[in-house]
Amino acid sequence: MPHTPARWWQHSVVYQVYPRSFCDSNGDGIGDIPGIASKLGHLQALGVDVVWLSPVYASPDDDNGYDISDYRAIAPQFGTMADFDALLAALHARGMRLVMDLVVNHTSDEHAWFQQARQSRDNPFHAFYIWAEPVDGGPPTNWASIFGGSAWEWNAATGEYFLHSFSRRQPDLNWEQPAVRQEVHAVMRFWLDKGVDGFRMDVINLVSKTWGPDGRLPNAPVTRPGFLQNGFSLTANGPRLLEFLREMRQVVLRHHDCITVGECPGITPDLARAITDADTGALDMVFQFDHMDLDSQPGQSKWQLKPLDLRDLKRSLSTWQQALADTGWNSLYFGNHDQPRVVSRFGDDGPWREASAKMLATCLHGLRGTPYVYQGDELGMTNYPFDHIGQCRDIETLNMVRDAMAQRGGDPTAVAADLMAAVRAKGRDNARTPMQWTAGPQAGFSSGTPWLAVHPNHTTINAEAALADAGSVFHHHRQLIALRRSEPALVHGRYALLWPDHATVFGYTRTLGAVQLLVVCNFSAQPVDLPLDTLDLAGAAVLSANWPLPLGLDALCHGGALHLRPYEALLLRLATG
Ligand code: TEU
Ligand code: CA
Repeated sequence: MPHTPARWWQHSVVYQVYPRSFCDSNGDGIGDIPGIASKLGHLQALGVDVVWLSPVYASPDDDNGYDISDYRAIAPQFGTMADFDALLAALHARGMRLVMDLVVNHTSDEHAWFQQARQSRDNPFHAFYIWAEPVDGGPPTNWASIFGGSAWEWNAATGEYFLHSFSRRQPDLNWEQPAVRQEVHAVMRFWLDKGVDGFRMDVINLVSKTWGPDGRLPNAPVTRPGFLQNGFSLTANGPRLLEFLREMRQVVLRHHDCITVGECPGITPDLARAITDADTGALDMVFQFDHMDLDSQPGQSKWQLKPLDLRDLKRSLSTWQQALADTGWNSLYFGNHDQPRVVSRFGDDGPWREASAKMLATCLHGLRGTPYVYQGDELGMTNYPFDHIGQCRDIETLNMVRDAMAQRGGDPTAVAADLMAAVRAKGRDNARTPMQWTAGPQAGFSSGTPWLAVHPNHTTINAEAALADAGSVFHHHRQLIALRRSEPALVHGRYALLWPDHATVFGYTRTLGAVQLLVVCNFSAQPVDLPLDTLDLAGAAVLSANWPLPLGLDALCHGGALHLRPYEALLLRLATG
């Protein structure tokens, strides 16, 4: 039982909008704020409580808005501040809340602070960024940028390198400087004073770096000799992280009724618990990444593919469910703008697309935490069939392919088949293709030419068709979202994993007092007979199902086993007493 009264975000569902790809109102091929405002009926029909907007701030778009040049301005291609204010008011009028993306580990290199900082070592803004002298005529450490190459870039005007954990156009801010933190607090206040309801904080666990005793950033431990090292070991989870976040809570957040979620690659359950501790922590929840790494070769980049072993997924999610059971709170997600489409990744985007998309939604929404729905996942949108690199726009993908081809030598435009296979499986553009509204031209996304191609399957997978079909992936999501309001056990119930070693079934219970929910998901196209052991399904109520049950649950139970059809998912309330 919860010790403290539930906070509103504990029984909310968040919907992520990627503005570039949601809805284009003026035919320039880029989604925009008036486009979002025109689609609030869709969000309300789905029943979500909160909308998280990926960045809409002024940006040169080196990383689609995650490189911000002015934290208090709206990018012209997305609209005006008046458009933003109107969107916020319209959301509030419909009883929904708005969460902004806060990208403050780094700025754009076009931000006025960096423009100043790079001019001279005496400039007052110089200390806003992280600088270091060359070592042996080269970069100061062996750190790799997440987007390829060294994490250090030369700045001729000052004769130093600056640190960029992401692209060279995204210099990292130096949070050791109190003035940097004060500026960030002021930006947060600016948006909270406008009435926004919280922040999704981009790579917020990277803001405290692990400095050496000499006051310099040290080399990362060498795990792959001869290669640059993934900087996360020394850029993430640094010694002052909790202090910086608590300061933010103390100075800004505690004065507002808001929701905060920190994006935290490489975070541990212990640190996440400390950060989300309602009494002594700082944020409401974090996005952890463990379950996003399970289909890559261990210790390798995300592009080194490995089939998912469901037992790994169960182990990983269960670890997090248990770690934050008594203190802290989980966020629940299978997809976002950085990940491939979940139905293509963990389900089947062929013959079992609808069943598996619904199964994955059941599996996620049944867990304890706040669920996040990424735009298009409520339609079961799929990965894009990229067959040449010219179809891609994402800097991470383009850099990876460029670097890999350079290493192999030969014609850099003739991208090797294995690289394209990795792009098809993992490229971020998979999630960024335009939202599929209708079967019509450009899926109803734009009257012009979209910045990234529309998926050809929009003729069958689109919102118009999904809303009209009571058995669609959309309506399955809608029912799951509604259940969160009517079933307290879904919000607060204690989690327990069942059948941990089963290779294709993910099953668990959620228990609150005398109420016990059972979630059973078949992650395979093969039917399966699941031994029920001591579980008794007699008299259970079916709260959610993705296959028809004309003869009721009993028809699925034979000889002490539950018969599950391909990708079948059930959410049951067991009879008590
Ligand atoms: O992502 C942080 C992050 O860790 C990702 O770079 C992730 O490792 C990668 O996308 C997996 O392919 C955030 C944003 O969500 C992402 O869109 C930005 O590119 C990045 O920060 C830099 O701001
Ligand atoms: Ca537009």
